Amino acid sequence: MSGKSKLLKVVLLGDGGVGKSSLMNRFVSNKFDAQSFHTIGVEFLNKDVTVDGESFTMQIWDTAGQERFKSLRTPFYRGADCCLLTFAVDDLQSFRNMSMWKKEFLYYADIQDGNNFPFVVLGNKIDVENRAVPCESAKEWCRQNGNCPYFETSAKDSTNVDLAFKAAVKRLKELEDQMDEKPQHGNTVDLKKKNKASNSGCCN
Ligand SMILES: Nc1nc2c(ncn2[C@@H]2O[C@H](COP(=O)(O)OP(=O)(O)O)[C@@H](O)[C@H]2O)c(=O)[nH]1
Ligand SMILES: [Mg+2]
Repeated sequence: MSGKSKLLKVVLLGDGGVGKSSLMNRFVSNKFDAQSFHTIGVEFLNKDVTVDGESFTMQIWDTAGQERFKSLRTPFYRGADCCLLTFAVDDLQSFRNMSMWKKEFLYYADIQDGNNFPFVVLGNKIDVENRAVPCESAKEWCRQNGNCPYFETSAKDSTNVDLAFKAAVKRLKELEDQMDEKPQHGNTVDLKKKNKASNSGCCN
């Protein structure tokens, strides 16, 4: 190995209040602060990880709260390597809005083939009792959206947080490997874009 880790831009998206900043805080600093609702207010935080023996620096972009006003700008999305789409399992509307966030992301990040971009879906706050989104509904959404991996997380008690963030890196590698294995046919294809259909990486 070269000893140099690859930098990956990871974007956290979803409605305000679903726990994006808390998830980032949990993943990067292993902390949870119930008082600091809204946001930490930083643009991004870096975290070094090793996935399948390879080193990566995950640069995790949080919204600093602007998602409440739908005023995220192109630089937030541009150059993203992975996207964590987040909802809260006790907030049905946040689940319904995932398709909107995905669409926004693909548009502003300028990605042609959304089904072959490494999205990972996080159903956060599984520690709460009044759950409003059944696990099966979330899995079904994932099946219909390129078989992206699904994780039920809690930033509060730290359930699956590490696993979900690292799954984004795994998903990226998986899709890249598939691209390498099966070169595109046809002559209208931009090889830089991820075009191939995929069936792997299904929900757990
Ligand atoms: N019970 C519970 N509350 C959470 C969890 N994650 C975040 N919260 C709370 O949900 C609220 C919104 O969290 P925040 O991280 O600011 O959400 P964001 O707007 O998506 O960045 C805060 O009061 C957090 O303490 C979780 O996993 N479980
Ligand atoms: Mg926030």
